[in-house]
Amino acid sequence: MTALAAPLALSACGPSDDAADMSDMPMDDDQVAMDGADMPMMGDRVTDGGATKSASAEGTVTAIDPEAGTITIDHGPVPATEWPAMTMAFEANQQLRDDVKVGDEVSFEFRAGDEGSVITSIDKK
Ligand SMILES: [Cu+2]
Repeated sequence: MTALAAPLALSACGPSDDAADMSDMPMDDDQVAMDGADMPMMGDRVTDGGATKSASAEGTVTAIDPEAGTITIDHGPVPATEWPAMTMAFEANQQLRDDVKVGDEVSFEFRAGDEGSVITSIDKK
């Protein structure tokens, strides 16, 4: 019973503090299918095939880690990346980390790619 929730959350968009699990992320390689093969006009659609995605989300800051350079956010669902709601760490530079504190409700934008999830802007609500 107790083991059900955690693996589900972790597999969806990257574990917050265990980079070793990244190897079995199911997302990217399977997506390089032949969908667009006979439709060359779809070149402006960059959401599939392992490209970095930009998305925005809202959530609550639960931790800020200056050494790791991360902000951990309990975020809501993110349709753009097909993530469910979860708590996870995002990379964030010092300026962004200084803008918020634990407990803040925030809206933020980030890039999600093979190298991890990186916050590009963050605002308190
Ligand atoms: Cu997440």
